[in-house]
Amino acid sequence: MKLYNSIGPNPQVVRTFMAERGIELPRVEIDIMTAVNRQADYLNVNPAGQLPALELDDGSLLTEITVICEYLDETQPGKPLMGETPEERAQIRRWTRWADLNVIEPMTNGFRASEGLPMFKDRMRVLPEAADGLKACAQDKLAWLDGQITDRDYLAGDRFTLADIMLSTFLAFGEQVGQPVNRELTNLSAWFDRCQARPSAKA
Ligand SMILES: N[C@@H](CCC(=O)N[C@@H](CS)C(=O)NCC(=O)O)C(=O)O
Repeated sequence: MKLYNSIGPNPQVVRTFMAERGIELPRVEIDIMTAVNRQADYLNVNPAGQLPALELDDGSLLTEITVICEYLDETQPGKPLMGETPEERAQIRRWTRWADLNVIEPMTNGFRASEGLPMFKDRMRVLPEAADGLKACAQDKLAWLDGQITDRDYLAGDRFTLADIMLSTFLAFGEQVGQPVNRELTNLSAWFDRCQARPSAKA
């Protein structure tokens, strides 16, 4: 297998997941700042033109970070991060999807439509007029989450899982691009610091 990697929160999720699982793979570095990912050589690898991508030994390609992480979890030896029973897996998928739809999508679309506009305006449709609203949507959902995680250390229960990696990695990205964690949300804030203190956060 081979991992196509770059800067940015999506590849960071996969690298953090791999670090937690003790998985090492050969990497090919792609420069997204100069849009190498939008040129023919990389589009021949991944027609969607984004990072990361995982090339399997049979030459087939996996994209989408949740899919890549689940595939690695199922195929690599060691203790799974995606749960050990159907119920555990369902809870982890529940919170992973919640984070993706409710926080990560509006946060990143808000970024692309404002601070990220110079980089993204010629790559995809971006909506500058919606930027503030998208960022506010993400913050609303984080405020709701703060009231939900009063009884547990991690999003899906007492174990650190893909749901935590997903959300904490993107909140760390948000801190760098003008969407910082609201420190008045004390449960969220403690959870975020707990996740970021893990060595895998810097993988
Ligand atoms: N839905 C994709 C999102 C991938 C994505 O947006 N990757 C970013 C890096 S964090 C990227 O390639 N940005 C450069 C670009 O879109 O040109 C996934 O789950 O992997």
